[in-house]
Amino acid sequence: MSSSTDPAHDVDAVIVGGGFAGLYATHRLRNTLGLTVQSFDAGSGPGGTWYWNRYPGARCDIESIYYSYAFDEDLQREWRWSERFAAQPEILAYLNHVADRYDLRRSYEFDTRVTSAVWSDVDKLWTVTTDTGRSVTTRFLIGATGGLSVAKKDDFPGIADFRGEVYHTSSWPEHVDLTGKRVAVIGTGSTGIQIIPEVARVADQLIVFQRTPNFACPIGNRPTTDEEWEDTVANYRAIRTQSRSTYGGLPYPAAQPSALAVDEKTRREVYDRYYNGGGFRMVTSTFNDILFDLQANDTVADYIREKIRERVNDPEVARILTPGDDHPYGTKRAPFETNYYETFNRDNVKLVDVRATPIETITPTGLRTSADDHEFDVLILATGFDALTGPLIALNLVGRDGVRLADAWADGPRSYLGLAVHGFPNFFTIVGPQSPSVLTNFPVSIQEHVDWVSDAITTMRERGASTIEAAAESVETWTNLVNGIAACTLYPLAKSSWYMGANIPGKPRTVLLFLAGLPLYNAICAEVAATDYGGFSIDGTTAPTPGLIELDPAMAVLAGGLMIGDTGPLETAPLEVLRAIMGGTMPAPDRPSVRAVDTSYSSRGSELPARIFVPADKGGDSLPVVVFLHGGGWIAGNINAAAGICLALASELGAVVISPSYRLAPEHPFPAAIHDAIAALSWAAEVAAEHGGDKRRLAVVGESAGGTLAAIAAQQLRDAGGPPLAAGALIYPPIDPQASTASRLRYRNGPILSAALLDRMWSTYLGDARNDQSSLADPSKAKSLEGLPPTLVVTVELDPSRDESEDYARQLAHAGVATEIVRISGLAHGTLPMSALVPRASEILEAVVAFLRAHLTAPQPAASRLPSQSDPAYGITTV
Ligand code: NA7
Repeated sequence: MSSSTDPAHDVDAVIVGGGFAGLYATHRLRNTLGLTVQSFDAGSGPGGTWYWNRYPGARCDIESIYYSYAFDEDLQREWRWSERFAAQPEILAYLNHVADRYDLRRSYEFDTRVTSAVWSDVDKLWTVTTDTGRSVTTRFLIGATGGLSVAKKDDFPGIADFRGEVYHTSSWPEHVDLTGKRVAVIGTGSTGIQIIPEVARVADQLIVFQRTPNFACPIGNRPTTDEEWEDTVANYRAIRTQSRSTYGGLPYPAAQPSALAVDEKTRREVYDRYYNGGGFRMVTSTFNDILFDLQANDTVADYIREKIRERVNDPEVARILTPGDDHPYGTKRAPFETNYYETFNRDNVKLVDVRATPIETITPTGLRTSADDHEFDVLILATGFDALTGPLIALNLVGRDGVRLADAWADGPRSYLGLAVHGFPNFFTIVGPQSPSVLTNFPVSIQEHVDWVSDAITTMRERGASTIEAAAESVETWTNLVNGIAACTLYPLAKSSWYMGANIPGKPRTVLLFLAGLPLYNAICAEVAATDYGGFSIDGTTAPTPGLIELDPAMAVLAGGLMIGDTGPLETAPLEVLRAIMGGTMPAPDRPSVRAVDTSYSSRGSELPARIFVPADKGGDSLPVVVFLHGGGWIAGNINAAAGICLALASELGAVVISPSYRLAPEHPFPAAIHDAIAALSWAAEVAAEHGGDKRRLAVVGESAGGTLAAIAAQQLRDAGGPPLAAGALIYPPIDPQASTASRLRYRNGPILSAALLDRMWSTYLGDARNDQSSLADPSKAKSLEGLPPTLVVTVELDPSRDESEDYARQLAHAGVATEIVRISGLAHGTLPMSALVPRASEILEAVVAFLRAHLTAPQPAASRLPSQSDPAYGITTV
């Protein structure tokens, strides 16, 4: 890649690490891109984590057929996994096979640890040095260091004087024989839980020192059958595609919405299905709210607690092994086991609770707690890792202006996408902190990351660019998003989870992972690449960050959740699926003070359902009347889905709210819906008084497609001479089927509403393209906008239809209509019905209530005033 303007450098890329990430990065950059590559690993061969963690019982908790590379069909067909969950030797053999198959060893220096890397802003190069004294200059530096490659250092007092053997599980030597020995294990995380049953089988005596009990479920390992294997090979492509559509990159079934929405029997059936051998399905395929709602989490936590008590004979031992409220299930890495709890029923195994009686010192012959002395010959430390940030900080990186990564991350990781760090140009982290990383099936997310980096490098080569660097603002935005998402979950409640950096004394306690799932994360990364690497600065020029990164965190959780599953993009989803999604009811707070009456109205010979919401305590006065037209793109949505909004509106505003259904396309194409909306408004004026409403204070409110209908209906009533409207509120209404605004382009991929879905809705509704020009379809095509009632237009920032809505509001204002625009940041189209999940969606309703309150308090004629550019009613208010 050197060119005449390039300062000489030894290689194009240095890759640190020889595990799943480093091997694939070496293959991709060298064999596919044709770069010169130098790779390093401190081990004597390939394998990374699977090279070092050779302790007895080391096994992957993800099925091998999923936990493997997908980049080469031949590779995945030719390597037959012998067990459902492969043990460490088999995974190590697989990675050696990969190294040989793609001739990767010649790019590696093994037994070599990178000890520092220093950036030169003059040459735009990294100089990488190693513990063998080698120094290599490179354009790109790839940190494929693994999340769990730096062991937690425990300074147990007295350990230097211990006369027996000491092993940390993460650097387990070959040929350790524990047969007949007295062994102690400190630590009951995933590693301790795997090694303890194995040691108990061969040791004379085993003492387990447990600080925090864990929620472990049986892994259910067994040999793979030929039939299973053939089935897998035949379906690998579908399996890999499905993997990418799930939260953690695993082709597991989707979860049910809520553990609290089903009865005890159903819940138990779901947990029974996954407890034994379901692996991470226990976390991701049971109920969606177990990681968000403590009460929901309690149901699974109690279930596992009960299983522990069933499996352990001695009630006192069972009590010590049963987790309390130290962490909700799944917020610390969920461990899986084989005979773990039964191990404590053995005569040669003893459990010591070092939370109750803390370790005081290691003695020459064992260990002393505050209560007792314990003797043993071998001490096994299964005490964990300085996860995710530790391995990168250990590289001793010095970036631009001499800034050390250790200092830049002193308060926790600060990256862009978990891929790049401001001040450290041309440095990429594979499955780094602030990406979904260890919450995913690593081979899947590693491939996504390496491919993304490889594409970025290709783009740079095509442009002849020298540097790519995360902009400071992008890092700030990303860090806020990652932290904001975490705050919507239960993860921060775990007291000592390494997901939060909380297992290492002195390490900043902050979330290390992007928690809104792989599909949203991958969509964000793709969007960054598609927007000319938005948020990155290439040779000093920074492209704007894509809108997805500005999502409100709760909105991100919701958008991420909607992307999970095999429905595919909403624009291509079958109509029934769209109707199920948009017609589903969301939980709504109880509003006992509002009474709902089911009724009907007639429109052009059809009798259509409607619901009327009446505040019970109306204080003797007749109330304002609001007709609410639901959203759903004229093809979906219904009055049940709108009930929560109508209840809130009735209660907050103190108004009679009338919610009419209207006929949907394609069964009833344009102009059926608008005819119904007009009929509904006329009917509402007629029946208002029966429900305590004052028809002189009649307003129309519509959400999304309902907003479009509301705008047109207001024009039609004006032209027909009534009934008069006192106000209107249009919530993110699409206006122009043919709009080609900046927001249509910027948010063409959503979130939630994409430009393609919007097009599909318009065309399903309008049918004949000539209808696009009709003022019964597009309210901006009306001959005149004068004389319309005061109108509020609420828009949300991340919406392809945002600009056309605001343009329509400006047109209204020019026509002398008292108009107000409120734009709400960070939210996406369609959020209003989901207020229960996205708290900030309540800002939409607040804006509507405030506006209507101001215009409906007393009977008033339609206002008509022409705002000037400086009039606040004319400008855009962003809240
Ligand atoms: P973990 O999950 O961090 O577990 C470490 C265990 O060691 C955990 O039970 C700790 O108790 C315990 N520990 C750590 N330090 C001490 C001291 N000083 N005294 C007593 N007990 C201690 O690491 P693992 O290796 O099990 O798993 C790491 C990942 O590897 C795993 O999740 C897989 O992804 C593979 P604590 O909970 O902090 O009270």
